[in-house]
Amino acid sequence: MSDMSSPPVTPQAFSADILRHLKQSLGKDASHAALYDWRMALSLALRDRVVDPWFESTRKTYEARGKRVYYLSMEFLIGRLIEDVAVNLGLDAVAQEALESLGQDYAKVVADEPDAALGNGGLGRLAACFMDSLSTLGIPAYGYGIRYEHGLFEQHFKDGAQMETAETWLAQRHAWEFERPEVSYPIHFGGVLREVDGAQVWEPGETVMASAYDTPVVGWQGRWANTLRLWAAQPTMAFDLSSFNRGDYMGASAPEALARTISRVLYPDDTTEDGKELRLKQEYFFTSASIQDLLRRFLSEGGDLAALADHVAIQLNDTHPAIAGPELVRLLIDAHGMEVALAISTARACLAYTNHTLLPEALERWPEDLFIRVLPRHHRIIALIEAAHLAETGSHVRIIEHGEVKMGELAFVMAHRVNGVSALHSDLVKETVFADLNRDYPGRIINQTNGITPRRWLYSCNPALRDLINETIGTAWPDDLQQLEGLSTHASDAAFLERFQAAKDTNKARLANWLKARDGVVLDPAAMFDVQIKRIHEYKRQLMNLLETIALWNDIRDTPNGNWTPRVKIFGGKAAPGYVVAKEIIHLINDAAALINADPVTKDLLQIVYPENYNVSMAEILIPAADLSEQISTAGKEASGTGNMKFALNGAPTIGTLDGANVEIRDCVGAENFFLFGLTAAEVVARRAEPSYARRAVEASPRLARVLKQIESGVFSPSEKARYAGLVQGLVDHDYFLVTCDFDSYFETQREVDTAFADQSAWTRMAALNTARVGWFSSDRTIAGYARDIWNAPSLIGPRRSQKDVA
Ligand code: F58
Repeated sequence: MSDMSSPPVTPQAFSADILRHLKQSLGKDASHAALYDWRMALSLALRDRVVDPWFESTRKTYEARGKRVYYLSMEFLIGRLIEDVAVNLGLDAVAQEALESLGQDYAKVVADEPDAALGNGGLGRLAACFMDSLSTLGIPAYGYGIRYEHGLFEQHFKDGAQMETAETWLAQRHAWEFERPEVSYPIHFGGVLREVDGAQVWEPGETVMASAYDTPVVGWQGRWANTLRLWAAQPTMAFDLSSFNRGDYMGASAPEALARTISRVLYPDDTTEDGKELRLKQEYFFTSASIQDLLRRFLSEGGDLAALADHVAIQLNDTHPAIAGPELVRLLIDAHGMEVALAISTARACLAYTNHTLLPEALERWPEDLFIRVLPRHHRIIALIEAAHLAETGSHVRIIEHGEVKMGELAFVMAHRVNGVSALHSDLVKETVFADLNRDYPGRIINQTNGITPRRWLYSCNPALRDLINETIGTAWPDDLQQLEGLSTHASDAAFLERFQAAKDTNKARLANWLKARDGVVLDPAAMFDVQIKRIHEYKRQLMNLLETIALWNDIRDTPNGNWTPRVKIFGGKAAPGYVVAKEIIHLINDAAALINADPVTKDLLQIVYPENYNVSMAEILIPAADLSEQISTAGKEASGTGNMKFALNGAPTIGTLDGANVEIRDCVGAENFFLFGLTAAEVVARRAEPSYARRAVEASPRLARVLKQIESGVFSPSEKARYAGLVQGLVDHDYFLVTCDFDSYFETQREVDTAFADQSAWTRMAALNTARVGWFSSDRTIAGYARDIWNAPSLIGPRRSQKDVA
């Protein structure tokens, strides 16, 4: 690692490490090694160098006897790790040189690593950025989650429609993890409660084991490393020999099959929970294992449980681990004999809850009968928690109501802090979903605006811009991102802007080459790259983007010799397999692309591109190449967004609504460097109350009416003319997300974007100011906020090296 305490690593020494792993860990000779072997050898050589900082961090944590943070999340959307680790250790150049001296193509080896896609979208990626920042800040922390055998499904397009296949990242060995067969806990389900001497005793019906796999997460400059501990489900008994001996060969492996389903696959639904029993079991499985693990650690250090909250901070990433409250209370009461009121107050002092959505349908609720069947003891504990809450506050908000267990209310009541993820979102959390609980517990709800790790989202994904920044303001910015402000003064320097533009051009060419090689698609690098990448959802309004694209196509065809700004509209993202409307939108984008891209009149001016299987690694290519960032959700619906931050950081101005963190991004970059359009959150609510608002909006917009008519009549689906009739009818009849109402404002603002882009130097200046002014959105700032306002957890490393250097 490049930290001053350890000796520098030479490329020669590092290639010897790689060759040693090739031989000793992979059993291969260099002349017979496959791409996989080289990739594993490189990964293992890097992993070796994480181990010392990891041990050192653990030692310091034990010595300090201070607080550990436990981040419980169903999802960690990690992506690839080779570059991430190499960059954090300061070994990126060394690793490349070492591998190339062995005759290997570094980029090819890096690209061979499958994405660890253990998440759906923003929530999971946020967890991964937070792990990076916790290590960079030197805060002792564990991430706890599930080691899914299959991550997020792979997306394929068949005649433009989304198809899903299973993802198989563990088909090859995962280089970064350490299996911990000695660390495992029993997880119980079902069964009955029996009363013994006045106490409730849970006699479970079914038990699986949670077995630990640890991945070290190293921070910037290798100064600290935390642990991501993922749980895999295993049977208590691998094999039923008595069944086998009876000749029942299927039955013999039943216990194994049953247990393994729990950690088999990530749920791909990104909004509604439909009460699947397996999902509840997954949630309890990883939460219980994590709580048992942290209690074991605490007790092994001789801790007194009444002081648990001085040593343990548990962050719930959404309601998915909300069962942590009752589980901790259960263990304190049933296993450690603590009195009920103290158990509840102790648990609450440890717990905090982050809310990521206002969509009421996305707040988890479990049918009470299912809940009782799976977790009978927890049902009783929740009743105790509810009774204490009602008595304490005089509240009328119940946790169990109308035959449902409400996980949002449970998480809220059991947390000492509840946070939203952007300023607007946190205000709306107070005013809407948790208005009553906010009155019952004033001051409990706070804001922590999301952030992104600049190591992955600028330093490694954008080497061209990184090098320019290093030359311009020095190299201390990756862990002190507000230093980017130093670029502002250069934004009026023509030579700097030329280089800034050259970096963008490099990234656009990189994207064009990648797409050509992968999909055979040819892009015009002089065109504006207009990018919308995120899960496909009606509230995110990819449909509005497409309607605008079609309207532009019409306008160009009407006036082919007009002064048009060439554009490539790039879409990326998956739809939940059961989300019918989202899948129709994907199909329509692909159908429109087929027709529009083939139009000889517009082909040099407008192109639609939708690469299949969008994931973290694709984002790392698309974002640095973007000229324009699409953040166009219905105001009040996107809790924060984090893609918006990544684009701005990489010099792509935003076209967007006043939603989520867009509001704060605009405040930072300046209104003149942000293309704002659309209704505000308050106006959205008011408009919905107006009768026939969608129909009236369509009637008032000939441009929109024309586009809708084209889609409805089958212009883009000639083989099945009625394919999109329902989609269009839905817009005119309901349009809950106000696509029709914001359309004109969006279209007009896009034309302002055209004009602005045509003035290349003014545009580049705007892009550079975006980069310069979004340093605040580093996840280091976010994590420092959590550490200060929620966890009361100090850093165990001194001031950053960059600051020491200055001193
Ligand atoms: C996202 N939520 C928000 N949920 O939509 C986004 O605005 C925010 O920036 C991000 O969280 C981080 O705070 C999100 O990604 C999910 O993917 C869940 C997956 C599991 C089911 C429920 C939704």
